[in-house]
Amino acid sequence: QEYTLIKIELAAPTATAAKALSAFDLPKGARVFLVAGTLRPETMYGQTNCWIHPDINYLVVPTASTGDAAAAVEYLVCTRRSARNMLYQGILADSETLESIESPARRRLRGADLIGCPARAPLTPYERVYVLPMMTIKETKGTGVVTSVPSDAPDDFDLRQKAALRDKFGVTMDMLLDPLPIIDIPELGDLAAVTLAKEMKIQSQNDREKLDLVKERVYKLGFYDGVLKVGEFAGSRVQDVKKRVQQQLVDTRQAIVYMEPEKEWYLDYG
Ligand code: ZZB
Repeated sequence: QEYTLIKIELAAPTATAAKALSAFDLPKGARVFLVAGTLRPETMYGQTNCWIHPDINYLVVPTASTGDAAAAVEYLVCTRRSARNMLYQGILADSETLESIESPARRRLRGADLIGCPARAPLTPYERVYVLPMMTIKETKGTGVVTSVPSDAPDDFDLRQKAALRDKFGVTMDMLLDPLPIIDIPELGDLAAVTLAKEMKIQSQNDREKLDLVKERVYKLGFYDGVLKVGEFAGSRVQDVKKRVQQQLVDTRQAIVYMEPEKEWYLDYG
């Protein structure tokens, strides 16, 4: 499985995040990116926030230096499992990454510590997107960081509706940005996931079966019938430009191609 890792740069850590990050002894001025694994790079025009799991322990690991002066070492926030995979794929610096993978718990960053941080994501018109909690993130998939595109992915319900949940995590309404219409699907319009979720009366991230149905339809129809409405490829069909959007993000160093190994592999090696 090939994922595109979208680099979402931490803009200004909250006091909690800054304190947690200080355990990693990053060099002054180090740039820190949350890397979100996606199968849909063409939807990055519609990003509204970045999801992390509050209870996952993330690592902060340095990218491999390429010898290219323009490409300074950067730091990536991701799960330990994905750091190990990235290490094998030459994305990360060897010795330092190995050290973080092996190091004690004090060098882990709890997802909860990052909630509320403003960040900069590529292609979206929102200058700031916020790091928000999502309980359905799996530690065993991608990087454990997910980017949110509510127009085309049905998974942002609970925070909007439940004040108690917002309070629990210190999330405020101004961190919840509106979905952006970015892909037109003839059968469904340009906010396909929102429309279908309403049609199916989905109330919560726990409506798993309904959510999976919506996801499947949006994936299929988006790919075969979707036409981009915004950006450089506006007017083009998703299936014709998906790869080009990915390539452009990679060429401009705003994304990284990452391969996910087979399930059995990571279960064995943790
Ligand atoms: C942005 C995006 C925009 C996504 C969209 C989907 C859609 P899948 O589909 O199950 O194979 N994802 C990535 N990592 C995780 C994780 N650790 N836990 C939970 N969810 C994760 O998985 C791929 C998608 O699941 C990824 O693509 C990511 O969300 C999320 F418009 O990134 B996606 C209809 C879906 N549309």
